[in-house]
Amino acid sequence: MPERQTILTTCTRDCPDACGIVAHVTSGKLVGLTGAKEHEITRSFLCRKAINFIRRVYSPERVLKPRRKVNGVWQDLEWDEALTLIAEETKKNIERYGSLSILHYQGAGSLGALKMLQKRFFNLLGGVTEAVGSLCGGAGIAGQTQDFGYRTCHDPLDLLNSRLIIIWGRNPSETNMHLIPILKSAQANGTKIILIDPVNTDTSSFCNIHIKPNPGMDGYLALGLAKVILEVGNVDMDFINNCAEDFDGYLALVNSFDLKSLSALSGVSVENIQQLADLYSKTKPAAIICGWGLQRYEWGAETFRLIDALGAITGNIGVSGGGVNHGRDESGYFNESVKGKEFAKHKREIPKPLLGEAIKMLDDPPIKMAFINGANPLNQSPDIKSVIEAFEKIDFVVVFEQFMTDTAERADVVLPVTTFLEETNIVGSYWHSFVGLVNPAIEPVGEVRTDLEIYQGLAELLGIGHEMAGTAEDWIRKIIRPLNRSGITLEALKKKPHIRIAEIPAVAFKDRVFKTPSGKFKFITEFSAPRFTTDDYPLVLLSTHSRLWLHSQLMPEDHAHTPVARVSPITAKQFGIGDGEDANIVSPVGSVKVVVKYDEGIKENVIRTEQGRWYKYNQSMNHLVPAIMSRKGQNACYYQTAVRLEKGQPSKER
Ligand SMILES: Nc1nc2c(c(=O)[nH]1)N[C@H]1C(S)=C(S)[C@@H](COP(=O)(O)OP(=O)(O)OC[C@H]3O[C@@H](n4cnc5c(=O)[nH]c(N)nc54)[C@H](O)[C@@H]3O)O[C@H]1N2
Ligand SMILES: Nc1nc2c(c(=O)[nH]1)N[C@H]1C(S)=C(S)[C@@H](COP(=O)(O)OP(=O)(O)OC[C@H]3O[C@@H](n4cnc5c(=O)[nH]c(N)nc54)[C@H](O)[C@@H]3O)O[C@H]1N2
Ligand SMILES: [Mo]
Repeated sequence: MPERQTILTTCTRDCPDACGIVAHVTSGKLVGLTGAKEHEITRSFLCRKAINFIRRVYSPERVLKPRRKVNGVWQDLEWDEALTLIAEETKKNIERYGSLSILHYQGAGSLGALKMLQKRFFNLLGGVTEAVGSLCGGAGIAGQTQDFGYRTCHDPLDLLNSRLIIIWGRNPSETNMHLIPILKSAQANGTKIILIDPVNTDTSSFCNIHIKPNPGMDGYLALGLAKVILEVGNVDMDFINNCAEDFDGYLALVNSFDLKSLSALSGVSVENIQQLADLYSKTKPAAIICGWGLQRYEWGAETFRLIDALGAITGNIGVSGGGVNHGRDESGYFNESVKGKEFAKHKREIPKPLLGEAIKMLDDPPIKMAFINGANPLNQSPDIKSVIEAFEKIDFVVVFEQFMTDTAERADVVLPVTTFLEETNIVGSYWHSFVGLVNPAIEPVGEVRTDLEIYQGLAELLGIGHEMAGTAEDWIRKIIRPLNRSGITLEALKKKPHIRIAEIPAVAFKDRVFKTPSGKFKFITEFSAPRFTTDDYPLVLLSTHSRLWLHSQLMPEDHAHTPVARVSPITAKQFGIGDGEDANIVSPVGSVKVVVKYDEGIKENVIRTEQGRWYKYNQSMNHLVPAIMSRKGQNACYYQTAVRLEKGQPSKER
């Protein structure tokens, strides 16, 4: 009889849900992944990308042994050889050029908290050049931090108390699936759900109202809503007078526009603005759920602030069923002192959104060596071409990976790492308030090691081993120490791997005291986001997140077909392109071939494609995205991509 086991664990992949997972193992081999029914929020089902994850674990394409590129050819290495080689290079570069000549780039491959220890290693080296900023939610976080003092959100289940819910620039049916049963149960109780998104998505299929603004112009829509609400006088003067500051400046900003021009800028009719303003200000309590899509623009932080202001004037802040919700910091309640900041004598930072140019500009010292963990910057950075050029100048690149991604292909050494199903870890969520223990379901496949084990091996060779030593469990104990007072210990998690952090309130800012310097909510007072399309590039490219995969975590075999671009028939015809025909999307920085599919539900002059496909197959949309950084929050502005369509040659591979 084969030995059958089930292991309760938690997904560490970069997604709000941080799901409870049951791993089914037969004779040491993973045979299935199902949702853990004991997890109160993620309950008993999983998304497609989680169910399909076994394919990644056992893929024949997976890297299972260290490898080194010699004269352009990959050769296998033993672990000892690989670690010795990297340790020698590290020492050499520190001696010759100083520790700042080393770049560390950490991405969103795994949200497991033990990944923080990589920072400890580089701090122990004396401090290196670190890629900072955000490819993700940095702009929204910066905006909410200005208004509230920090970004936090209501408990997902508090939405059951909302009478109206606005989903703004977010696509939870595809990117945050466990929100859907909550939304549907609120809707079954009479709650209206409104979606604000320029395109049709799985989410739009069940919303009561769908408003389609011009991409990047939602700030003007929010100003239009405020204008109507303030004029009618449906406002919470108590909140404005006692709990907020800069209201006069905000009022002046609102008054500096007329409704007609706000309608023209936002692409939403005056009637729709009036109708939405009426609904939002009269149906109480009302929650807004903002997405990441909404803030991938230069003015993304300010857009969030204008939406926060709507919550503030209507009295929806600090009340159950209300709030302007985006997310929370998934590791904010962990003991981040394990990063060992005190060890670093030097510090230099470069912004991820401008990676290529930033690396090229560095001298004194230039970047000589790079370590990449849990990231695919040669695919996921804006303006990839410039990042590739920059990496070509780096003498020695080490990539910790599972697959030969665009980044791994350009490395000197690739070190094979575990998936979350092969390691012990701990993870929080950037949406709900549970922590989850990550239990290994299987033995590591091949010779893969955890990031921690690899850094511990390197630390030994570099004479800092004692500072990195300890088992995964030892480090978890240190990391969760601040949670011990609410009964969350390793022992408790071993009995029950998913525990709610009791101190996190269900309703954010209930006391209406904020963490801003004044303790008050801060109104935004300036906004002037310009149009970014031009006569030559009149369309906006939205390269959004796919339901089927996470970021760039596709497999080579997923690239068999040319990517699909959804376009309104009216727009496509203007470029002379028929349904199902090939075309090139062209931006000022690149060109990518696509198949155009007519989509009646998409706003005119907008193209929707999916992000993550690989550059080596000429399918990465980041080849088209210019390197622009948000005004606040150092965020990449993926959706601020002005393009045009050009009729393409019929593709041979289809
Ligand atoms: N399956 C899957 N799930 C994921 C991920 C994944 O890659 N795959 N990624 C995870 C991560 S890291 C993140 S950050 C989240 C992202 O989660 P989401 O925010 O849901 O993702 P996006 O696809 O960026 O954008 C959501 C929607 O915003 C819309 N949008 C774009 N621009 C604008 C605008 O200017 N105004 C308005 N109103 N709407 C706009 C897009 O059309 C899109 O439908 O998802 C997480 N979950
Ligand atoms: N055009 C466009 N581009 C985008 C976006 C968009 O909307 N449009 N969204 C952006 C967003 S929101 C995000 S968050 C970024 C994400 O961008 P990245 O942070 O670069 O994320 P991934 O592309 O998932 O690459 C992570 C890599 O880590 C590897 N990995 C997984 N687990 C581990 C581990 O435990 N250790 C190590 N060492 N490696 C591991 C995976 O195999 C994968 O190749 O992409 C951004 N890129
Ligand atoms: Mo993200």
